Amino acid sequence: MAAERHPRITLHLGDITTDGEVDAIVDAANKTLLGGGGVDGAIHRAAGKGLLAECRELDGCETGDAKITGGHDLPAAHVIHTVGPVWASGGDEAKQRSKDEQLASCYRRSLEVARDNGLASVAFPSISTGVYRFPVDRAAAIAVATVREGAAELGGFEEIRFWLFDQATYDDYEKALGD
Ligand code: AR6
Repeated sequence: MAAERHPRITLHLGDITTDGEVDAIVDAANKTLLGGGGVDGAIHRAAGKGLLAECRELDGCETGDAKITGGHDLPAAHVIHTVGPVWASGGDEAKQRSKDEQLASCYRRSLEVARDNGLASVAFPSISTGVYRFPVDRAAAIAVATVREGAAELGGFEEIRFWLFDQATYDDYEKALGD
Protein backbone atom coordinates (compact mmCIF):
# COMPACT_ATOMS: atom_id res chain seq x y z
CA MET A 1 0.00 0.00 0.00
CA ALA A 2 1.29 3.44 -0.91
CA ALA A 3 2.33 5.81 1.81
CA GLU A 4 -0.30 8.41 2.52
CA ARG A 5 -0.47 11.91 3.82
CA HIS A 6 -2.71 10.59 6.59
CA PRO A 7 -1.57 7.07 7.51
CA ARG A 8 -3.82 4.62 9.32
CA ILE A 9 -3.63 4.96 13.09
CA THR A 10 -4.63 1.70 14.76
CA LEU A 11 -4.99 0.50 18.36
CA HIS A 12 -3.88 -2.90 19.64
CA LEU A 13 -4.33 -4.46 23.06
CA GLY A 14 -1.37 -6.46 24.37
CA ASP A 15 2.38 -6.94 24.07
CA ILE A 16 4.23 -4.69 21.61
CA THR A 17 7.18 -7.11 21.41
CA THR A 18 5.02 -9.56 19.41
CA ASP A 19 4.50 -7.13 16.52
CA GLY A 20 6.36 -8.32 13.43
CA GLU A 21 4.32 -6.32 10.91
CA VAL A 22 5.81 -2.89 11.59
CA ASP A 23 9.24 -1.60 10.59
CA ALA A 24 9.98 -0.40 14.13
CA ILE A 25 8.62 -0.68 17.64
CA VAL A 26 9.25 2.17 20.06
CA ASP A 27 10.74 1.58 23.51
CA ALA A 28 9.73 3.79 26.46
CA ALA A 29 13.26 3.73 27.87
CA ASN A 30 15.22 5.73 30.44
CA LYS A 31 18.17 8.06 29.79
CA THR A 32 20.76 5.28 30.08
CA LEU A 33 19.13 3.20 27.29
CA LEU A 34 20.48 0.20 29.15
CA GLY A 35 17.15 -1.42 30.02
CA GLY A 36 14.73 -1.32 32.95
CA GLY A 37 11.23 -2.55 33.83
CA GLY A 38 7.89 -2.23 32.04
CA VAL A 39 7.88 -2.22 28.27
CA ASP A 40 11.63 -1.50 28.23
CA GLY A 41 12.33 -4.70 30.17
CA ALA A 42 10.02 -6.69 27.89
CA ILE A 43 11.74 -5.36 24.76
CA HIS A 44 15.24 -6.11 26.05
CA ARG A 45 14.19 -9.62 27.15
CA ALA A 46 12.65 -10.38 23.76
CA ALA A 47 15.45 -8.75 21.73
CA GLY A 48 18.29 -10.51 23.56
CA LYS A 49 21.79 -9.40 24.55
CA GLY A 50 22.60 -7.99 21.11
CA LEU A 51 20.24 -5.08 21.74
CA LEU A 52 21.93 -4.17 25.01
CA ALA A 53 25.34 -4.31 23.32
CA GLU A 54 24.14 -1.95 20.57
CA CYS A 55 22.54 0.39 23.14
CA ARG A 56 25.84 0.67 25.01
CA GLU A 57 27.28 2.38 21.92
CA LEU A 58 24.58 5.08 21.92
CA ASP A 59 25.78 6.98 24.99
CA GLY A 60 22.28 7.42 26.44
CA CYS A 61 19.45 9.67 25.31
CA GLU A 62 17.92 12.92 26.56
CA THR A 63 14.30 13.18 27.67
CA GLY A 64 12.15 13.86 24.60
CA ASP A 65 14.76 12.61 22.12
CA ALA A 66 14.94 9.28 20.23
CA LYS A 67 17.62 6.93 18.86
CA ILE A 68 17.38 3.85 16.65
CA THR A 69 18.90 0.37 16.80
CA GLY A 70 18.28 -2.96 15.13
CA GLY A 71 15.58 -5.27 16.47
CA HIS A 72 17.95 -8.22 17.07
CA ASP A 73 15.80 -11.21 18.16
CA LEU A 74 12.53 -9.24 17.91
CA PRO A 75 10.18 -9.81 14.98
CA ALA A 76 10.38 -6.07 14.14
CA ALA A 77 13.55 -5.01 12.29
CA HIS A 78 14.20 -1.87 14.35
CA VAL A 79 13.73 -0.42 17.82
CA ILE A 80 13.39 3.34 18.32
CA HIS A 81 14.35 4.21 21.88
CA THR A 82 12.81 7.32 23.38
CA VAL A 83 12.81 8.73 26.90
CA GLY A 84 9.55 10.10 28.28
CA PRO A 85 9.21 12.68 31.06
CA VAL A 86 8.66 11.66 34.69
CA TRP A 87 5.29 13.17 35.66
CA ALA A 88 5.42 15.70 38.51
CA SER A 89 2.24 15.25 40.51
CA GLY A 90 1.39 18.40 42.42
CA GLY A 91 3.53 20.37 39.98
CA ASP A 92 2.30 23.77 38.85
CA GLU A 93 0.68 24.39 35.46
CA ALA A 94 3.87 25.62 33.80
CA LYS A 95 5.79 22.55 34.93
CA GLN A 96 3.04 20.24 33.73
CA ARG A 97 2.96 21.95 30.35
CA SER A 98 6.70 21.41 29.98
CA LYS A 99 6.08 17.68 30.66
CA ASP A 100 3.40 17.74 27.94
CA GLU A 101 5.95 19.22 25.53
CA GLN A 102 8.58 16.62 26.42
CA LEU A 103 6.06 13.83 25.86
CA ALA A 104 5.00 15.28 22.49
CA SER A 105 8.68 15.51 21.58
CA CYS A 106 9.09 11.74 22.18
CA TYR A 107 6.45 10.97 19.55
CA ARG A 108 7.68 13.64 17.15
CA ARG A 109 11.36 12.68 17.38
CA SER A 110 10.53 8.98 17.05
CA LEU A 111 8.66 9.71 13.80
CA GLU A 112 11.54 11.88 12.54
CA VAL A 113 14.06 9.12 13.27
CA ALA A 114 11.77 6.63 11.49
CA ARG A 115 11.55 8.91 8.42
CA ASP A 116 15.31 9.51 8.41
CA ASN A 117 15.70 5.74 8.16
CA GLY A 118 13.07 5.28 5.45
CA LEU A 119 10.62 3.42 7.70
CA ALA A 120 6.91 3.45 6.84
CA SER A 121 5.29 1.84 9.88
CA VAL A 122 5.91 2.35 13.58
CA ALA A 123 4.33 0.92 16.74
CA PHE A 124 4.28 2.98 19.94
CA PRO A 125 3.58 1.95 23.54
CA SER A 126 1.92 4.41 25.92
CA ILE A 127 5.07 6.36 26.75
CA SER A 128 5.47 7.64 30.35
CA THR A 129 2.16 6.28 31.68
CA GLY A 130 3.64 3.40 33.68
CA VAL A 131 6.62 3.86 36.00
CA TYR A 132 6.79 7.55 35.01
CA ARG A 133 3.13 8.08 36.15
CA PHE A 134 1.94 10.48 33.43
CA PRO A 135 -1.91 10.60 33.59
CA VAL A 136 -3.13 8.26 30.86
CA ASP A 137 -5.97 10.41 29.46
CA ARG A 138 -3.68 13.42 29.19
CA ALA A 139 -0.88 11.33 27.62
CA ALA A 140 -3.29 9.70 25.14
CA ALA A 141 -4.52 13.08 23.86
CA ILE A 142 -0.92 14.25 23.35
CA ALA A 143 0.15 10.97 21.72
CA VAL A 144 -2.69 10.88 19.20
CA ALA A 145 -2.53 14.59 18.30
CA THR A 146 1.26 14.58 17.90
CA VAL A 147 1.31 11.42 15.79
CA ARG A 148 -1.50 12.67 13.54
CA GLU A 149 0.19 16.00 12.95
CA GLY A 150 3.75 14.67 12.75
CA ALA A 151 2.95 11.84 10.33
CA ALA A 152 1.02 14.19 8.03
CA GLU A 153 3.80 16.77 8.07
CA LEU A 154 6.68 14.35 7.58
CA GLY A 155 4.83 12.18 5.03
CA GLY A 156 5.71 8.69 3.82
CA PHE A 157 4.03 6.68 6.58
CA GLU A 158 1.59 3.84 5.90
CA GLU A 159 0.55 2.92 9.42
CA ILE A 160 1.16 4.05 12.97
CA ARG A 161 0.11 1.66 15.73
CA PHE A 162 -0.42 2.08 19.44
CA TRP A 163 0.02 -1.03 21.59
CA LEU A 164 -1.83 -0.60 24.86
CA PHE A 165 -1.15 -3.09 27.61
CA ASP A 166 -4.44 -2.92 29.57
CA GLN A 167 -8.07 -2.21 28.72
CA ALA A 168 -8.27 1.09 30.67
CA THR A 169 -5.31 2.49 28.73
CA TYR A 170 -6.79 1.20 25.47
CA ASP A 171 -10.07 2.97 26.26
CA ASP A 172 -8.31 6.30 26.85
CA TYR A 173 -6.50 6.04 23.48
CA GLU A 174 -9.74 5.06 21.76
CA LYS A 175 -11.38 8.16 23.18
CA ALA A 176 -8.44 10.36 22.12
CA LEU A 177 -8.61 8.92 18.60
CA GLY A 178 -12.32 9.70 18.41
CA ASP A 179 -11.99 13.29 19.67
N1 AR6 B 1 3.85 -4.03 25.55
C1 AR6 B 1 3.14 -2.87 25.50
N2 AR6 B 1 3.00 -2.05 26.57
C2 AR6 B 1 3.59 -2.45 27.73
C3 AR6 B 1 4.35 -3.63 27.85
C4 AR6 B 1 4.46 -4.44 26.69
N3 AR6 B 1 5.16 -5.58 26.69
N4 AR6 B 1 4.81 -3.72 29.14
C5 AR6 B 1 4.34 -2.63 29.80
N5 AR6 B 1 3.61 -1.86 28.96
P1 AR6 B 1 6.48 1.79 31.40
P2 AR6 B 1 7.32 4.62 31.37
C6 AR6 B 1 2.91 -0.61 29.22
O1 AR6 B 1 6.56 1.75 32.89
O2 AR6 B 1 6.16 5.02 32.21
C7 AR6 B 1 11.24 1.45 32.66
O3 AR6 B 1 11.80 0.90 33.80
C8 AR6 B 1 2.64 -0.20 30.64
O4 AR6 B 1 1.53 -0.93 31.18
O5 AR6 B 1 7.00 0.64 30.64
O6 AR6 B 1 7.67 5.45 30.17
C9 AR6 B 1 12.23 2.26 31.85
O7 AR6 B 1 13.51 1.72 31.91
C10 AR6 B 1 2.31 1.27 30.46
O8 AR6 B 1 0.97 1.42 30.00
O9 AR6 B 1 7.22 3.12 30.80
C11 AR6 B 1 12.15 3.61 32.50
O10 AR6 B 1 12.97 3.67 33.66
C12 AR6 B 1 3.25 1.69 29.32
O11 AR6 B 1 3.70 0.47 28.72
C13 AR6 B 1 10.69 3.71 32.90
O12 AR6 B 1 10.23 2.38 33.07
C14 AR6 B 1 4.48 2.49 29.78
O13 AR6 B 1 4.93 2.02 31.04
C15 AR6 B 1 9.86 4.37 31.85
O14 AR6 B 1 8.56 4.55 32.35
